[in-house]
Amino acid sequence: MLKIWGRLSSVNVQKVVWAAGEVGQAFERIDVGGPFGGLDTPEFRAMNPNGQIPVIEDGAFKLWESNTIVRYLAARHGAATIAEEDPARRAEAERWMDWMLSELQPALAPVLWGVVRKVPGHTDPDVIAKGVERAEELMAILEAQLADRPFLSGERFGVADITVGCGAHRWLNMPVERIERPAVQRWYQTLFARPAAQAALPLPIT
Ligand SMILES: N[C@@H](CCC(=O)N[C@@H](CS)C(=O)NCC(=O)O)C(=O)O
Repeated sequence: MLKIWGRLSSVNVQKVVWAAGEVGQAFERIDVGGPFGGLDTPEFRAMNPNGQIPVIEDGAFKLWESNTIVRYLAARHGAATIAEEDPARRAEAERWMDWMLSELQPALAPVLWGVVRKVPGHTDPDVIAKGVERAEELMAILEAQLADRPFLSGERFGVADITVGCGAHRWLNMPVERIERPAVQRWYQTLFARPAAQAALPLPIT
């Protein structure tokens, strides 16, 4: 059975758990990272020298890096569900995964740490406000993209929706003031109704 290493409060683990559910793969998830620890053992470092989650084991095959894992699950197990064969359509969807990793996640991290996790040394109101401001800029881009299509991946639900959907789940459930974004809200409600999303996205966020 597929093994997923990582605590479910990690947004990167959430992407993988959601993708595994969408492609119909039963899995065992092992809590490591954060309060669970376990990332510095020689056994874990042998799987991921970065000492980070998520990591998967699919039989003898081991893989780290969340977006790569989502792409792997789509390609290996998702032919009938989330895989996109057409190279141009696949690239259009996958760029949102990179956008999530390089733009949205860095904007949301200081807000989560400061407002939700209240991590000592990360509660500077100016830093939090900058994160909120950047997140709003990015949400405006998302709102425009979703105005005339049901999913970020296009007409069909796919990998872009899973990865960016995990970011939207965080943003829309954080105790901060947000600008109203009807298209993002409609999209998020559709996503969150999916059983695989509900299994991956705990509430309240922590
Ligand atoms: N680029 C990596 C980032 C992985 C990462 O930053 N993981 C965090 C959790 S989101 C981690 O391992 N933190 C240490 C911990 O949980 O103890 C990926 O997308 O998989």
